[in-house]
Amino acid sequence: MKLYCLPGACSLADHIVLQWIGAPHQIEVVPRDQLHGEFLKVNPAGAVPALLLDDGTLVTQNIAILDYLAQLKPEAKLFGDGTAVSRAQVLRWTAFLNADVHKNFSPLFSAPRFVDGEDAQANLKTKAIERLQTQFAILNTQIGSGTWLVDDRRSVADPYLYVLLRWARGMKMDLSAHANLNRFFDHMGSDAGVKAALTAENLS
Ligand SMILES: N[C@@H](CCC(=O)N[C@@H](CS)C(=O)NCC(=O)O)C(=O)O
Repeated sequence: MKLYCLPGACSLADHIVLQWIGAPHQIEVVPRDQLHGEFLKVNPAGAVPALLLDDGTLVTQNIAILDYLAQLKPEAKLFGDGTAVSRAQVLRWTAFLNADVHKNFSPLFSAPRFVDGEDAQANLKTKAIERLQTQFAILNTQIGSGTWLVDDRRSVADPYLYVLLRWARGMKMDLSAHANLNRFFDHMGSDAGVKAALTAENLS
C-alpha cells in the first residue's frame, strides 16, 4: 500500500501507525504545489493523507485510514481492546483531535483562506490560539499522569496528538501550562516508530 503525505502534516499520524503495525508500505510525498493540481486525480479533496491499497482502493480521511491500519493488526489493539466501549473511547478522542483541534490550526496555517485583511487575519489567529489553548487543557487533563491519551494503552489517537503538538511547538505556542502534554510529547519523540517515520519524512 502507498501513503500519500506531506512531511509533518496530519499524514504523519498514519505514517507512525504504519511503523507501529510493521506493515509493508511506500511513502509518496506530494509536492505542495501539486496538492490542488495533479494530485486531485488521486484525491479530489486535494488533501493528505490518502492511502492507496494494493487492490487499487483509495482510502481518504484520517480517521478512516487510522481505523483501516489498526484493523490490519488487531492484536496491537490500536483501536481499543476489542470491546465496544474501548473502541468508542479511542474514536471519541481521535475524533476530537481530527474534527475539533486540527481545524483550529487551519487559520494559523492559512488565514487568507478565511478572511481578508491583515487585521482580520491577526484577530482570527488570536482567536484560534485561544481555542487551541482550551482544547490542549482538556487533553492535558485527559492524559493526567498516564502515558497515553486513552485508557493507559497506546492507540491511533497518540500519533495524532503528537502531530498536533508538533505543530503547536513549531508555531512557538506557549505550552507551559500543559506539563502532561509536554511529557507525552517527549515520550513519543523517543519511540522507535515515531523516529523512523520522522526520518523517512526528512524531519528531525
Ligand atoms: N478531513 C481531512 C483533513 C485532511 C487535511 O486537512 N489535510 C491537510 C494536511 S494536515 C492538507 O492536506 N491540506 C492541504 C490543503 O488544504 O491545501 C482528513 O481527516 O483527512
